[in-house]
Amino acid sequence: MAFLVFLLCVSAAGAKSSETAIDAVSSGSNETIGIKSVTTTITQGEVNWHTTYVSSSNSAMIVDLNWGDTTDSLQLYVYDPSGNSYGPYYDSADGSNNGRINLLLDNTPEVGTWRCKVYGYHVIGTEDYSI
Ligand SMILES: [Ca+2]
Ligand SMILES: [Ca+2]
Repeated sequence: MAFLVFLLCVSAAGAKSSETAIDAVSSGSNETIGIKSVTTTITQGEVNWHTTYVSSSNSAMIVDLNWGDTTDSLQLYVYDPSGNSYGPYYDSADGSNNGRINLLLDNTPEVGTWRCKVYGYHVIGTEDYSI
């Protein structure tokens, strides 16, 4: 399957901001789509699902999971419309331990509904995040 995963190096260390997630999406071409930007919370062992629709005009997709707290660990899986899974990804997947997993899924993503699964791998109390 011609599907590549590129890792974005994130220079801002530990910056927790939903604006950052939005900027990361909008800074690409108009044809780049991201998992819809939402802010929500997660606890230890909890699973949250997020979906987005990729059309034939989308040339790339960004997944930017940002919780900003390096003492907590979230796990990320990405599923394409055919059900193929990618991951698990951890904080270090983008080359920086900063409470954020910022991935660019490139090379013309498959058309259809993509899903992201966020898992509270090691969370003390309640952790908020954006994706
Ligand atoms: Ca990271
Ligand atoms: Ca926390």
